[in-house]
This record gives sequence, C-alpha cells and structure tokens, in this order.
Amino acid sequence: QKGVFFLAKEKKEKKQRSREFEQLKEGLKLRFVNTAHIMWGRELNELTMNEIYQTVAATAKQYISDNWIKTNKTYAERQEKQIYYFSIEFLMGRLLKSNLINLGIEEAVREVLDDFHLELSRTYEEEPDAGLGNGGLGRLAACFIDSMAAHRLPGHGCSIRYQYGLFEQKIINGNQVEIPDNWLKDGFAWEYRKPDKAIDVKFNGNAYMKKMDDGSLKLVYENPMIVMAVPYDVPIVGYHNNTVNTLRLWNAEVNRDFSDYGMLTQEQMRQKQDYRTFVESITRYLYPDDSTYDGRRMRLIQEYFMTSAGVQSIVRHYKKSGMDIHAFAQKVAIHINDTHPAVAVAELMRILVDEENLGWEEAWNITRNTIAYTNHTIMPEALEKWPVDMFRPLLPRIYMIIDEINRRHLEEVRARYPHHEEKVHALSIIQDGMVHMARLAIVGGHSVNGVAAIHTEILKTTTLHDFYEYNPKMFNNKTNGITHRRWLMGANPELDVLITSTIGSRRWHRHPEQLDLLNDYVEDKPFLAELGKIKHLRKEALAAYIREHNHMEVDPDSLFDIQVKRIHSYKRQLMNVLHIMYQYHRIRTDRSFDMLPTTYIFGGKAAPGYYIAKETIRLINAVADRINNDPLVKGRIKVVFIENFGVSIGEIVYPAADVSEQISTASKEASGTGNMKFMMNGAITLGTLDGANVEIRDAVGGDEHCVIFGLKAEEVLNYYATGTYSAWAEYNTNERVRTVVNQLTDGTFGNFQSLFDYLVHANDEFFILKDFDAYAAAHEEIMRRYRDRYHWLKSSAVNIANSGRFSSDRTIDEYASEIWQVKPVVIS
Ligand code: T68
Repeated sequence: QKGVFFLAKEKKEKKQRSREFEQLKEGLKLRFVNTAHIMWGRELNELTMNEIYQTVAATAKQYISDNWIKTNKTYAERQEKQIYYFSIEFLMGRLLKSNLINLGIEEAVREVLDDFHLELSRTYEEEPDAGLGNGGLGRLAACFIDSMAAHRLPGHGCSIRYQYGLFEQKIINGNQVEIPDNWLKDGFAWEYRKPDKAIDVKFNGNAYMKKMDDGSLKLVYENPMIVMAVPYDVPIVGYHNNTVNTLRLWNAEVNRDFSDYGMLTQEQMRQKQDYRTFVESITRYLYPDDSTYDGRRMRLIQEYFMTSAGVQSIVRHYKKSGMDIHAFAQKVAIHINDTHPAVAVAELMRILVDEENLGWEEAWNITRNTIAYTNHTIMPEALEKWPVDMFRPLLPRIYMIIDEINRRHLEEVRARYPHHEEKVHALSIIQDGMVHMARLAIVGGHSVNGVAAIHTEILKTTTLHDFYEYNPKMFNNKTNGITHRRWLMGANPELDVLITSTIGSRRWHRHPEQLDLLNDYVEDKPFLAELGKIKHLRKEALAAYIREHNHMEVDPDSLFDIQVKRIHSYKRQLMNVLHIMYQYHRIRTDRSFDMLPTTYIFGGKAAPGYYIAKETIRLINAVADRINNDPLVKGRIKVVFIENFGVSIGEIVYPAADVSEQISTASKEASGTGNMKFMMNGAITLGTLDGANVEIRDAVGGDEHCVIFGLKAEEVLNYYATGTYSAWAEYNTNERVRTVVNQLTDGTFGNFQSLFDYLVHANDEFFILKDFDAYAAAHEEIMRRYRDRYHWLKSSAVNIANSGRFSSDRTIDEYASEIWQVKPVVIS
C-alpha cells in the first residue's frame, strides 16, 4: 500500500511532468513550423509526406546538435579515452523513430503533428532504410553504437558511405531479382558532410628503403595514387542522457587538385578521366555477400580506404587535442569488426613509424595495446586472405610493414617452438603467397573474441587453435546482443506498456536485465491474457502487411512460424521448406492427420551469385504457390515469402512470431541475433544447439520453454573430421526423407534437380537429411505445446522475462570493462 505522502508526491511529479510536456510541445511546434518555412518556403499544408518527414527530421536535429557539440567538447576537454568501432558495414535501418525515442520526445512530436492532422507513423514510412550491411555483422555494429551512446561511452563508428546499399530484392515468378538500392536519391537527412576534415589515402606506386649518404635508411614512396576520403558524420543519440556520439562514413572523391587542367596532353586527359572513374567506383557499392570470403580486389581497396582514412583521422584528432603520441593506447581503443578492417594494424604502425617517427618497438606496443578483434565465423573458407601478388602492388608500404611484422613475429614463434616448422606455417601471417587477415588481426592486437560461448570454444579448439595455444590469454567471449530500444520498445510499443505496467516501473528501459521481474507474472492469468492479445495484435499487423504486399490472406489465429535471415545453405531454409512439403504430403495422404493451422513465413536475401540459395527461394515460392492454392489444404498450411527483408520489415515481423526458426547446422552459426529479437518479443525458439541458441535455452531454464533438436556441434565436427557421413545412405534407408526429397524432381512443385543433387549426390554438407527426422519431431512437439494455450503463453512470458541478458547494453558493458578499459562519461 502506498502512503498518503507518497501519493501526494507522485501527484505533484505528474503535474510537473505534464507542465514540462506542454512546454516541450510548444517549443517543438514553433521549431517545426519554422523549419518547414525555412526548408521549403511553403505552408505546411502544401508539403508532401516526404517533405513532412524531412521537416520532422530537421526539427529533431535541432535537439540533437546542441548535445552533439557539448559531447565532443566534454570528450576533448577531459581528454577521455575514445573507442572507435571499425566495421565495413553498419546496417542502421531508419533513424527518425529511434532518435525521437532516445531524445524522449516521440510522444510530444506525435501530438504536435496530430494538431496539424498529420500522422507521425506515416512520416516514419517515408525514411529510406540505411541498408549499409548484409545481415548480422552489420546490424550488430548498429546495435553496438546505439548501446555505447545509451551507456554514455565515448564510442564512435567508422565505415563507408556506400552510394548503393544492399540490393533491393524483388520476387518475380518465384525468382529473386536484384534492383540497385539508390537510398541516397532524396538525400540522407542525418548526415553532415565535413570537407575540411578530408584525408588523403594512397594506393599503388613504389615504396622502398633508400640508403642515404650517412648510411641511414630512408623510406621513399614514389608516385602513389591519391584518393580523397571525405567524412560524412551521423549523430548517434544516447537514450535520455545528452550523449551524442558520431558514426563517420567515408566517401571517396577525386583529389583536391583534380580540376587543375593546366596544359594537358590527350594522354594526360585520358589518365585523368580514368582516375576519376576509378575513384568514384570505390565507395559506390556494398558487396552483397555475407559469411563468405570473396577475393575481389575492389573489396580490398574499400577496406584500406576506410581503414586508412579512419586511423589517420583518429591520430590527427588526437594530436590536435594536445595529447602525447606516446600515451596513444591509453586514450584510444580501436575495435575491428571481423577482419575487413584488419589492415588497421599496419596502418597504425605506418603512421607511428613513418609519420610520428617512433621506434618500431614502441610503435608495436602502442598498436597492440590499441587494437582488438572480433571473429564472426568458424568456416575456414570464409576467413579473408589476399594474394601477395594483388596486395603488394596495391599497398606497397603496407605490405612492407606486414612483412616486417611477420618477420619479427616468426622469430618469436621459432624461439618458442624450435625445429617446429609446421607451427611456423600455421602461425605465419604471410603463408603460401597469401596475406592472412585474421592472423594479422590477432598478432597485431591484444584481444580476440568470439560472439557466443560455443563459438568462442570452437575457435579455441579448431579454427584458431594454433593461435590459442600460442597466446591463450588474449581469447575471450562476448555473447552478442541487440538493442531492446529498437527491437522491443520501438517495434512492439504495446508490449512495452504491458511490461511497464505489470512490473510497475520503467527502470527496465535503462536496465533491461530487470525484465526478469516479469518472472513473477509468468503464471498470472490476467497478464498472460493481455500478452496473448498483444501477440494477436502484432500478428494482425503482419497479416495486414502481407495482405498489402503479397496480396494474400493469412489467419492471425494460426500459428506464425517464421524464419527470416540471409538465405544460406548452413542456415537450412531448405530443411524448413522440405518439412512443409512433408506436412503437405501427409495432409494429402493421411486423412487422420490433424494439422495445426500454421502460417510459415520466410524472408531473406540470397547473394546474387549463390545458386543454391537462389534455388531455395524459388522452391519456397513454388511450394507456396502449390499449397496456398490447393483446396484440400483448406488453410491448414499457408506459406509466405516476404520480399526484401531488412531492418524495417523486421520491425514488423519479429513481434508477430509464435515460433522462431533457428535451425542452422550445429557449430556453423557463430551466434545469431535474430534469435534474440524473436525471444525478446515472446516467440518460442525452435532450434539446434548452435550459437546463442545454447544460451537462450539456458536463460529460459532448459527445454520446457524452447524446443531443441538435432546433431550437436561435436557430432557435426566429428563427421567432418572423419568423413563418415553418407547422405546417399541416409536417402536410401530413410523412407520419409526419400519421399520428400523425391518431390524435388517429380513435378509436384516443378523441377529442382540441383537441390536434389546437392542433397543426395553432393553429400548434403549441412546434414539436412540427417537432422530431418529430429526436425519433424520438434515440429510435432511445437504443435502439441501450442494447443495448450496457457502453457504456451507462459513460455512466451518466460522468454521475454529472461531476454534481458541479450540486450546489447550488457554486451557493450563487457567490451568496455574487459577489452577497452573505458568508463562512462556524463554529459551535463
Ligand atoms: C554473422 N556474420 C554471423 N557476416 O553469421 C552470425 N561476412 O552468426 C552472427 O550473429 C553475426 O555475424 C554477428 O556476430 C555475418 O553477418 C557478414 O555479414 C559478412 C559480411 C561480409 C563479409 C563476410
């Protein structure tokens, strides 16, 4: 019972809040109208929806910029240690809503727009997604930068301003067709071009050491090609805390003196044009492959371009703020997200040795203490390596430095393991004519981490085993996380309200681990009833989206079973669709089969050159076409493929799921982060013991609140090591498998010979046939549980209540204290 005094205080606070709220609205209204007039020179009611969006964004920027200035000033004056998160991808999605939430003005803006008969949610729809990433790796960077700002950490992003983001996916006759994503065509409201902070990045030419008259050696770098890197800064708004950090995106432009045409010969003119064509191509496209290695030269150019510009600008800024270069590692942490920015090791050495004139030893200590590396894959074929013949001519000075790093490194290796040349081979950065980027990142840094507990263990025992043995102390785990502000509060506002009113506090917004207070209510029937209503609401919203985009009706009362993620063999969308084919077969052949009405929803892009992945999409659509139009099925199964899955569509999809499909071959999915987004919104995980699924299962207290099936990682790794798996034998001995696989080519759904061959003749590299029975049994278990509504809702609640540890706020705290050694900085 609350005391009288307490109630009086609460009443007063409420009144105070509403007075402040009215003031906020007044200020917003003035700024909004003013901004519209300045930007467009017209009355509000004459503006298009897109112009309204841009006006709202520009209004929000006025609230952001004061804090941005203040934040930068505070960092500089107090000489606080800064974190720079280097990532070739930042999959940001839309920013208006999350900026308004973080500023704490979303409700006020909604009401102001309301007064003008404008709908805030419609302005959100006008913003293009900043799709500067492929999938998990790029979205992780975006969640991290949000969490760093939320926790007042001085952490910034460094990446590329791609002119075209990840392609837009269209499904035409069941096939994926790729359309360029011209996301910048109406401008990007949140960026600030900073031409005065441009940096020169050098490629090609000749680098060598020249002997001087006095016998000393001097570096000569002749005829480099110079590309100008121009930063575009995007403010990253902290949650209710005045912190505004920076995401710096680099754009490649022709050198400053380019327009000096002077007296040029025809040949010189032609060279100039070639140079322009080349430079402008550097930041044009994001490469559309995920979790694979693609050795294209332009990718290496992008990597060095972004890394060199980023590291140079850090050093320049550092020196300008008057700090001593010898103390660099105490004041700067550089984190490299996968190996794409691993040349940072050599670039920082180059700057310290060639430009700051430090001795090698000291420069090396600084570099190693500054840099840390995160690995995102165990697949050996996905680890980046560049042919020396490509690398050296492109980056001659950087190659010299890597060669010297390696020479000194191997000296130590040989001292540790005398007469052990296999070790030297396995640990060498340059080996068999290739530069191994993960090895460079490990040797040149002080920390290597995996992204989920099981993944880190596999790195230690297999992929990076030699390095683990060589230096075990630098290995550590940082299980991934996602920002609950976007993926719960933003995407599922009704659930936000229910949680807050149930536990009686908003504290979990800042301390997501307090979601566990919900554990007191997981058997509370009124609470569960509300939870069920909200799930239904989100399913209706997704059904409306599907109606609009797929011209199809799906039933929100059916179970929504969802798999959304990049299409990849190891993620096994093929196993999912084969299972649907199997259920369809049962409906047709077994009158007594009592199928729970289920809507199977898929979404995800395939890399344009990935044939099996594209055939999988074609199969899903063929199966959908057949099943959705078969009167015999009578709506017991519906299959939907959602076109162009990405961040913004994800915000509609994740909250609508009953079942979260996380069915990768055990050991292959480093972590997964979609699994966390589903869990946080109350879906039950149907998954293998892979990546973070293992920790999700622990978090919900075991198998009662998730459904786990299939081969374990050790079993999979053992099959690979011994070569004892035979898909052909599986096909021949397992009738259920044979029946369904034969349907790939018997005309039921069309002809999918290549998928048949992939499974049966190419030995099914990801154990789809082997795991098929266990997967079917897991689906039976899901159906059984779903029919018990109370227990299902309880499981849903248990998942939400225990999802707090998968907030990226927790992940970032671990990075900050265990790798970066940085503390929060209060911006007053
Ligand atoms: C993903 N990796 C992991 N890579 O697959 C996923 N690769 O398990 C993990 O949760 C996530 O990283 C975050 O740690 C990727 O997404 C890529 O996208 C990628 C992009 C370019 C080159 C290689």
